Amino acid sequence: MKTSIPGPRSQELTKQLGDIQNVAAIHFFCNYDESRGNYLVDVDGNRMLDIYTQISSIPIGYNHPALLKLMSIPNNLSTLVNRPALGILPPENFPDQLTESLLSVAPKGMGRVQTMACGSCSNENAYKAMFIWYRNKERGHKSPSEEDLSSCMVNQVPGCPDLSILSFMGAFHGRTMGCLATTHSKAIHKLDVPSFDWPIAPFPTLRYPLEEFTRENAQEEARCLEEVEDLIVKWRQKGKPVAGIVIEPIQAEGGDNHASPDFFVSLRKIARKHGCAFHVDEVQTGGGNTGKQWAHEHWGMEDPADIMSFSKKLLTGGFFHKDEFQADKPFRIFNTWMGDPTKNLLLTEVLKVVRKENLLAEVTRSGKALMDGLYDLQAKYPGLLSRARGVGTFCAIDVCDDATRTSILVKARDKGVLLGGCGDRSIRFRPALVFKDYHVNIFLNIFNDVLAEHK
Ligand code: PSZ
Repeated sequence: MKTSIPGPRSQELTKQLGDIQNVAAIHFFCNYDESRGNYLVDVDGNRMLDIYTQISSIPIGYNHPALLKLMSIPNNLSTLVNRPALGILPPENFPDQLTESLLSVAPKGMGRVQTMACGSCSNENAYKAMFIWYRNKERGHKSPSEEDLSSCMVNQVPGCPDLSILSFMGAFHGRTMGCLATTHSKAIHKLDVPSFDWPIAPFPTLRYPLEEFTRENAQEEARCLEEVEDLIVKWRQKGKPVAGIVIEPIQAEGGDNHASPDFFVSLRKIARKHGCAFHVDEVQTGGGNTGKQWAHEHWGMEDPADIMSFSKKLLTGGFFHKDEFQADKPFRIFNTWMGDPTKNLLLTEVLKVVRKENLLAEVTRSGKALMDGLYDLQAKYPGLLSRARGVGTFCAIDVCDDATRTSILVKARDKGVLLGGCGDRSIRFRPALVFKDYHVNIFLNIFNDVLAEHK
């Protein structure tokens, strides 16, 4: 480290940008040319071990040579220069590109994929696909009536039906208005924005490590599942039937809240029983951090979901879905870009690197080292740390209070380690897939020093 953070150059740039935008959330400015692998370099020349990776969205580290090489190939220039409106004028190589990239990691039972630009618009369109599916089912797959068509133009029933999506307290599914109605992690995300009267179920609050508290955790999960069924019935009676259930395999923004595979298996059954679509949001959990391509693979289910959305480490957003969630007509799920082929190009290469370097096995290995280290530190500083939890390197630990958490995050950054917070008082770990055992050790040593200062 050369300066404290933010350094003088970062401060200067923040002031300059402040005349143009709100800069209150900016930590510091980065030098992406100089950043490499797990290390992010700032504009003041500070080099930091990045365990937050642009809100969990860098799959194989900064400036990976395979990606730099790919971008320098003349044949790829036209993909970089000409951004198509994919829904109407896709390039010749687009089917091949999707097959090589996204379809090579298609989840079980979901053989179709629609790309989108970001996580929020992926979820937003996945919700629409669920509503369209639900209404087509109700209509017996007949054409919409004249009344359907005229009433929807003025936001009235039956064209704009009173359907709902059930979500969970503590969930984060994005900030656009449909998604925001299912996001319940922080009030500041939602304040002043009109929303829908949709059911919100409790997400299990479990004790960790999960394997030591199986009985009481199962009770808590049963309580939440019962509430889910009650809500589905209540909202049907209210005339706002639940068309779909949306859930993260691990609630990320909401505080890294885990639930057991049994919980998800039962929830999936409840969805099926009540005719609700089941949407798994893997925007943050997808891409390998849990040691599998998709976190839901840990549930071991043959039919894990009807729809599964992704973004972040997949570089492009989008959602996989079953055949019956394909909209029945063109222009129902549509926008200008519908994704970006440059991101598919990069993703193909990322997936090659992940396979060649066996990175999912590496994640499982370094994840175990990280968890072992967190358990040790939690035993050493019981007044400071608790509830260490994680799958792969998708890990978190709780701090005694929010102020101490902030102080730990700032001190760790001043010593060259970038971490993020989530929930009320958790610290989360979101390294790239190239995070190795020795990075874990570097982190644990620095973290230990920071904790010693807080004792
Ligand atoms: O503050 C924010 O807007 C943040 S901080 C982390 C996220 C957003 N995560 C995005 C996210 C997610 O974690 C899940 C599970 N679903 C959807 C989203 C939305 O993705 P984006 O941000 O690409 O729209």
